Amino acid sequence: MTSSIVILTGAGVSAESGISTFRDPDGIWSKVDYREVATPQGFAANPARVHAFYNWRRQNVRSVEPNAAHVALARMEREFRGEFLLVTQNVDSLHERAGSQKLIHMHGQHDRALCAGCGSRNEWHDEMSMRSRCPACQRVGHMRPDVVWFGETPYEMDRIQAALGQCDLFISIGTSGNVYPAAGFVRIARAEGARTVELNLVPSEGAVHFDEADHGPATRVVPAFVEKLLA
Ligand code: BJW
Repeated sequence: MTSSIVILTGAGVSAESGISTFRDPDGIWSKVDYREVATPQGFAANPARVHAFYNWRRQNVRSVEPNAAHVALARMEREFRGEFLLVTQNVDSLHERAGSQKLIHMHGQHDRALCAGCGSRNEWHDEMSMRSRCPACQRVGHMRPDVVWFGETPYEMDRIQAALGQCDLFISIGTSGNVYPAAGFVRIARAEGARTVELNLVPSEGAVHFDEADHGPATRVVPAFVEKLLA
């Protein structure tokens, strides 16, 4: 019997809500060089360019809605009688808008800002620029999106590692398995004895590490898996 579940989601879970993935043929990294917009070096070289990119992304997610996959995962959290943790690499807020609460945004959030001056993290829904003022320290010129760029440490790794170490079911949904440390979670969970399941449009980079897979759009395969698990 399953007593503890860890779920990892990636851009594929939000794709059918209208948010672009990163590495699919028409994905974000096919249009924008990640070194320019998703590294601390890119930000240092051209902060205006990076702010413009995230202002555009923040604007884009305003009109999107959670889809059947987000809703099914929120239902799983509500109805599953055991330990549950949803770890998302996504910076959108569709999981919480669908009702998920036991949730970690390991790569940060679009609608939050980080002050590089004082380290405070705050909600942020407006445009951001180098003229933005930190609501905590009141200084200007230090605000950046609260997202985790390449070379930076993802959030809440200790909590994630602990949950991976004691789960007996690990489910990876809509992620290509290209980006570490998230791409390594399946191996950690499996080494600790968890059953591992992949729900993705196509087999991911780490497909060999999963005991089971269902390949198809998240809005079909995720509700079907949740229905079976809760039955
Ligand atoms: C569907 C679908 C549908 C489509 N239904 N599915 C060399 C070797 C190993 C590692 C490294 C290395 N050199 C550097 C590293 C480390 C580096 C890394 O992994 N680089 C690799 C590229 C090699 N990682 C880091 O730097 C990370 N930090 C780190 O490692 O710190 C050290 C540390 C580790 C452990 C503990 C403590 C410290 C930080 C990574 C930060 C990633 N940031 C981004 C940008 C966020 C902000 C923003 O949004 O702009 O996060 S990059 C981008 O990729 C974003 C995503 O969260 C992340 C993952 O992408 P995801 O979600 O998998 O999307 P896609 O597009 O790749 O895949 C979508 C999938 O969905 C596909 O499979 C589709 O088929 C599928 N799909 N439609 C179901 N309808």
